[in-house]
Amino acid sequence: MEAANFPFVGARRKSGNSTKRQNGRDADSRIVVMSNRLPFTYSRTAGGLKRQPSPGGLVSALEPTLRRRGGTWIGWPGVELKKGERISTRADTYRVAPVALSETDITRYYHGFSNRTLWPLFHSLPGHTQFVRKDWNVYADVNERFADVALRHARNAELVWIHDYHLMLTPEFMRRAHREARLAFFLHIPFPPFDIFRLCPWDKELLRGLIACDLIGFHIEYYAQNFIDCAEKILGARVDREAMIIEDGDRVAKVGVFPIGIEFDLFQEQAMRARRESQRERVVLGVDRLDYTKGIPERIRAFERLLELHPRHKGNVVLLQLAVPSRSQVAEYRDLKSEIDELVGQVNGRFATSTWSPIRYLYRSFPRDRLCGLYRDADVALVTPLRDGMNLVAKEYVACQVDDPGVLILSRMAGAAETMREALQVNPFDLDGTAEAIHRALTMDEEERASRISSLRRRERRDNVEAWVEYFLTAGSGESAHLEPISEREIQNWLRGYVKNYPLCLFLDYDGTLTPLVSHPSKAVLSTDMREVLMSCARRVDTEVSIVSGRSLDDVRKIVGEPSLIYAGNHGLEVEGPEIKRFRHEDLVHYEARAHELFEALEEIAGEGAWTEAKGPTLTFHLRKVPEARRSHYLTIARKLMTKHGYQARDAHAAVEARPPIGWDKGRAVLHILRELYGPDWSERVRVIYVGDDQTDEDAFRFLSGLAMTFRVGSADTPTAALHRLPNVEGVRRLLDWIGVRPLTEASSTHAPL
Ligand code: GDG
Repeated sequence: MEAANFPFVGARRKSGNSTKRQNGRDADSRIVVMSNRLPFTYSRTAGGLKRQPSPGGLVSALEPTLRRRGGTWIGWPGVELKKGERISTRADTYRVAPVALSETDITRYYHGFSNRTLWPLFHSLPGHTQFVRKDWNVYADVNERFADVALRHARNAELVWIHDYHLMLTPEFMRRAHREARLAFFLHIPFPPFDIFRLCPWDKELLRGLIACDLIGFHIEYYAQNFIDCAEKILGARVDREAMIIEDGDRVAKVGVFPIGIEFDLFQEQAMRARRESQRERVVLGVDRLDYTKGIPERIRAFERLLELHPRHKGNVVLLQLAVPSRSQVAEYRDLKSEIDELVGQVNGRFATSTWSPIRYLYRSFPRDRLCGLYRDADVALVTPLRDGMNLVAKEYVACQVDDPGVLILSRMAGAAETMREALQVNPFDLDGTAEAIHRALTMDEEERASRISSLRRRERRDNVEAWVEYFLTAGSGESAHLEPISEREIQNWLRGYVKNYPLCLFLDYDGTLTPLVSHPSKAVLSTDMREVLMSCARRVDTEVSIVSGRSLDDVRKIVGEPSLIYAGNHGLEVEGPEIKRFRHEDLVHYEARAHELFEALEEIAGEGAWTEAKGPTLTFHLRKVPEARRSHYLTIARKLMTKHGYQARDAHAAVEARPPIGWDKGRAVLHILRELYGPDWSERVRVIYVGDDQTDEDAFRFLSGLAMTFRVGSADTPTAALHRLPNVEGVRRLLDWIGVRPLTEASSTHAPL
């Protein structure tokens, strides 16, 4: 948490508020904040565009920080700008880069996917959640545009700090365009457990979006562990729960816990200065955005229950509920408003007298100084969300207790409950329990109130928002984390139970799996270590090893050079091995002449390092040596030529493959080998492991789903049907090493190949 660890913090402090050049660079390039909204929102009025501060916890937390430190804030300005209309790109001491969004974008990306899908799902309220593909598509598109603006305005940023659930795909779009970017993300809402998160049809995409970051922050440990859990179970990523690291190929994403704080001193000062209003009754205060996660109806019912259980409070206590209008375009929020209006009417109708009404409900926003006065004067704060990322209201209330100490009642479903232990914690669904807590708060003696509040205040003063920002930025700018190489224990956890008492049939891709990808296929030679572990597997009586490659059969057999293995070449169109009949797909005869013609045609267009590999009935057009900017040009022409000659074009690593469209792939080849070796009931007689790194291996992963243990080698940014991921070729070597030396299968004689 030391400011000195983060060069930017120190530099800003010394140079005051200036945003001019520091150390020869524009200070604005140093930190970039991205969030759905800019810290202020424009609206269109008769007099032109009107600017107001944006509501919500995120702005309360971050705006002061950027104001103090300078930088760039990227977000939506709140209004669709007309042609030629401009908004200021300066705000106070920092720069602003607006992202233009159309009405459709707002409907589908913001009200739709963000607020009708992610918001309820992440608050573990699947009953409120809608999954709409069109919303998802626009969400992805808008996220990409945010990334484009960031890349245009802040390519050299020291750190891009992306906020909240609206922008979960933006990191991946940025990473694709800028490998070296330093990206951090903070989620202000909960991250749900695996069983809830996996309800989302786009679960993998969202996880991949975030894993592109160097640092992913959550309010509390529980959310962080949920995220790690999902990355492992849904993406098959390797994780280290203790070190909180997720592996993504050769890079890693660090996960961290950063409980957000508030501007403690500011709230305290405003509370001291706020005007006093005469108040006859004792006040139980609720302050929320009008949102179904905040538990307002439940709170009103709990207060009603208090009056039933403890009638002595009638006439003496009021529930003052402030509800800031929010997301009123979403039907559910309008329904919630009607529900609350009705409930307030019912309770007031039931208990009110000519001089007293139990509930005072104000549906509007209050200026900050008034709010601080209300916090200060409330005897009890009733903060009872059904689920809440953190909840700043609880913290603000505590900061404003500058006079007679009040009591904080806090839902155990709020992230804030993790640290605010001295609050009276309640289950918001338990109306009787909450009513009793209100009673206890109203009757608590001063000594207890004072000691609870002073501990709470001490912590919130120390862990204020400035400390949060520094803590996060320090972590974000720290050394890149690294994950220990894959360990024997991890491999054992995956495989021990699976292979126990069964013989094993092992399928391995070659390029990118057993050897690293190199500039030319002829250079992809097996290392001595890899050959050793491969052969220690192949020599076992309970293990069969097959190499399944896109190379021609002759080529792969020659480059591996081990006659005891089974080989499948040309993506499985040709198979050969010691215990297996030589197989060559019968339709291949039709492709020999065509392959020759296609070869000639591809050779004619090849230039700038592109070249064609002839593999008998199939071909590969290689682009590894072609400058990246020119690859798509060659890809397009090559694909067209392949289709013209009656082939299917399939993308591979920096290459495109011409495959005969005969419904045969690596998956079918694996089935062929398994049936040849073990008979039609192979799945009862043998365990299967398949390891591959390529798009063409996905055919085998899909075919084997539920039937085998599958591993995809490489980074998490490519979708896969494999169960697990291995970071690189070294990970494969370790896996084979374990398989080679595992205890011999006792039952191997009974389950041996036919
Ligand atoms: C998200 C997460 C997380 C409310 N009424 C008025 C007013 N407010 C201000 C409060 C507070 C903010 O709005 C609400 O913050 P919360 O934390 O309670 O909730 P969300 O807006 O849902 O925020 C949340 C937060 O992000 C930060 O990470 O804690 O869990 O859901 O600051 O003071 N402000 C003024 N007038 C009002 O009438 N001026």
